[in-house]
Amino acid sequence: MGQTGRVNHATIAALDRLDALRTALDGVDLPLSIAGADVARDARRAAVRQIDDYIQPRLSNLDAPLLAVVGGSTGAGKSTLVNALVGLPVTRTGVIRPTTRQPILLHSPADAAWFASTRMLPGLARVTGVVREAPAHQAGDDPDATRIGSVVLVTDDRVPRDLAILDAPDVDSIADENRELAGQLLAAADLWLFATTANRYADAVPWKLLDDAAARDITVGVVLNRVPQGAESEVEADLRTMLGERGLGSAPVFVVTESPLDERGMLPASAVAGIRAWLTGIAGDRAERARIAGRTLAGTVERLGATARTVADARDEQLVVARDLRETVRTAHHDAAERVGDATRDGVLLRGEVLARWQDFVGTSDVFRTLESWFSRTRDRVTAWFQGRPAPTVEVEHEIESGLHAVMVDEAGRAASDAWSRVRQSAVGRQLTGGADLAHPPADLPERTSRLVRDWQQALIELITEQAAGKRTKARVMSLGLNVITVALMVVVFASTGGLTGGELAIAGGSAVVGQKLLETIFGEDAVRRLAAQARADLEARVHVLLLEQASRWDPLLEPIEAGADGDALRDAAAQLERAMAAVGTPADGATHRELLPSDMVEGEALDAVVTGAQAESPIDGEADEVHELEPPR
Ligand SMILES: Nc1nc2c(ncn2[C@@H]2O[C@H](COP(=O)(O)OP(=O)(O)O)[C@@H](O)[C@H]2O)c(=O)[nH]1
Ligand SMILES: [Mg+2]
Repeated sequence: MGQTGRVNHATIAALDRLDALRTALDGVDLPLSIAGADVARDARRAAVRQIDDYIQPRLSNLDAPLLAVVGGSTGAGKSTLVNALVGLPVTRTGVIRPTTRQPILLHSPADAAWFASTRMLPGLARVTGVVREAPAHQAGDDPDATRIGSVVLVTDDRVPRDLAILDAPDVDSIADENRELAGQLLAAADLWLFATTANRYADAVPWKLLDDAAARDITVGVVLNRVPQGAESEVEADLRTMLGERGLGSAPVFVVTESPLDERGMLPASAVAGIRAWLTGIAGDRAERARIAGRTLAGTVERLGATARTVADARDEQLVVARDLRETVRTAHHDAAERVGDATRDGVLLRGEVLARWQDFVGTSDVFRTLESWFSRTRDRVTAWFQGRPAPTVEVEHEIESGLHAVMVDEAGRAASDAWSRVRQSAVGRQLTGGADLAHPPADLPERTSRLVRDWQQALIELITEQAAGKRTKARVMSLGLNVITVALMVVVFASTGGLTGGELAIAGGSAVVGQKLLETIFGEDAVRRLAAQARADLEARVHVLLLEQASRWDPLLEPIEAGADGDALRDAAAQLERAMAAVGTPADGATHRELLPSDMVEGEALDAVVTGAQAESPIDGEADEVHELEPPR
């Protein structure tokens, strides 16, 4: 019992790579509903399932029995065919076809351990079927009950050893879960027996599946059922032409001439003799079995690589779209920051009566004849001003502050609504923003903006203080008051373009000139130029920070999409698997393979060595609901 042979390191390496690819596929984030995402998500899900159902177990057990899956459209005669192949009415057939039915897997007693284990198709629980001669319609027993997620195992020694036959649900079933299950089973097959009829063989649905078979290089036997007597060669020729066009020219075609069913609903054994001979031939030929298993495995892994690359492209698409959306949001906020910049340049903010008064008060152009005398007079006036009427400096300061504040709040609001509406122009943007509330700026925006203005003014005071290190300058600053100087600097900042001052100054009315002169008197022309430039740069930086902070409210939506690996991780994993598989070779290459894991069952071992899934069921103590009752012949 068991087989001898060296541990196949190449296979272990390939299994490792397969696991890595599975992890990579499983972990791919495709949350955005963009074109192709649905297809990629489905392909990913099917690929992961196929790894679990078929590739992994087959690669680990190249000598395990083959699984022939009988697939085809509703009424193609699949069940009738399976019954005829084993000479036993194991599967119900009839006009009233249940739309939901468990697939039935028929295997030789010698293969019981393998199929009862959930090594292959691990997601499907095993229900052990028994053939009952008595009617199965007992009270409360619904023979058509849906038991999706399980497969009925029927052991019969008429089934050839090393080749099990599975009657799959209709590939065109109106029930989604049945169609899905049919696809899952076909994806787990080593070979297909594809059933169609003389009337229906040109239908589109089955051909889509046959294309998949061709792409995977899977061995397919095509059964052309219910062919009217005399029409055999004509229909067969037509079908062969179609198969040839689809790259399935080498598939054997079995023509089953229409014949009456017996009283048990059975086709005569002679009708399926050719199919039976083909299957038995494969089953009895170890090399042929290995060739078929290896070919299907290789084709399937190749297809898996292609799928991985498709999913990788879809992943990259997601990243591109997420980055586009982020850029849209960023641009809306960046533009708003720029607009704040524009609105605080060229004197736009320096309007209104208060500024006019500031200008009147602080001076007119004719006071500049001698700077020193102007300065002393100015200081006197300013001092008087502070002591007398409501302080215009404070008013000016407030005016500028509230103007600046309003501009920023306005623009931040516009940034929020711009970002929102631009993102929501696309379906994917609408999907992304579904439950979010980002159309408006945050409630604390006014407060943050006030803080920004205060902080900026504080920074101006620090700038001025630094600049006023010299004794004389300090004295002048102190005599006028930091407030007056600060306001003058703000006026200059908002009047000038890009920190240009003096002769290059874009003057926003006299107030700027006055502020300018005042500051130049104290600090000198160069210093004022520098001060103004620094003050403006500082303000712009703060405005950008404020707006980008606001843009970061989108992070919780975008970061989860951006965070995952890009498509290259998948492409790498696929390429590594392909390299590892090339080293494995196939049984057809004459390599020696053995079952790798000690827990794998070996022919002849007791059933208790069999691993069954958590949800696997067994017919314990005759519990009726755990036994799939096979309908007796009618
Ligand atoms: N007379 C006749 N009836 C058939 C033949 N094959 C299938 N049927 C009937 O066609 C219907 C559908 O067959 P079934 O095996 O259930 O198809 P499935 O849906 O592919 O499993 C049933 O009523 C069968 O009895 C055949 O070769 N001859
Ligand atoms: Mg059927």
